[in-house]
Amino acid sequence: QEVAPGAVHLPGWLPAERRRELVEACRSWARGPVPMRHTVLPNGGVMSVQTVCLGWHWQPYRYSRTADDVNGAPVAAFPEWLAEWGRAAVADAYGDDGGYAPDTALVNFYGGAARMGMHQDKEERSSAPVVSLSIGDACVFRFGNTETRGRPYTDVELRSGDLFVFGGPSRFAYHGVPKVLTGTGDPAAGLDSGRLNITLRETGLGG
Ligand code: MD3
Ligand code: FE
Repeated sequence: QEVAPGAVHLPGWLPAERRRELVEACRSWARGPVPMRHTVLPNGGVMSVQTVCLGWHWQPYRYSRTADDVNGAPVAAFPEWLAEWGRAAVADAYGDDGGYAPDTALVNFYGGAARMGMHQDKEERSSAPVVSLSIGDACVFRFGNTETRGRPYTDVELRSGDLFVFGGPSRFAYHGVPKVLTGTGDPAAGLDSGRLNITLRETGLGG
């Protein structure tokens, strides 16, 4: 389950009832105050993944409190219950929650054709771990190295209910999602098709 130093995969960590709750919460966040949308990159490219944020709004490549690149609305609050899930996740992965205090979540929805290219997450001013929860269709998750977007990397299948915690030396590794495995969904979680990924982070921005 430790894929690389600080990168811990706990398959099936999230019970079915919690998956259902999280899918319902994501449906609500997707409606507003900032609607879930395909992020437009500064070069004009449009991400195939759809995203909605809590606590802080991620726009390429900074965090803000309002969704300046969508409808200008203040983002939904980051709920305390989700911070508690995050602490439980870090404690189960590392044996101690380390005082984990996430203040933002990025909710990503992948239709069958969506992908995410290899990238690093560097907008946070914190080296606290990233907690990732997957629900719905499985995917191929590509976990690389801290130097280049290319090899060496390891491909791992992420399935509904899986937890992945990325901390320590893995926090700034390149990673991406080259493929969604359609037809592997989780109707019991209320998601018949597509994949949801929720990542919890500490922005280190305060206020
Ligand atoms: C490793 N999301 O939102 S989750 C992202 O499945 C992102 O939606 C992917 O990459 C997804 O930025 C991958 C796993 C993940 C998330 C953040 C990481 C792995 C990470 C940050 C550092 C290292
Ligand atoms: Fe990422």
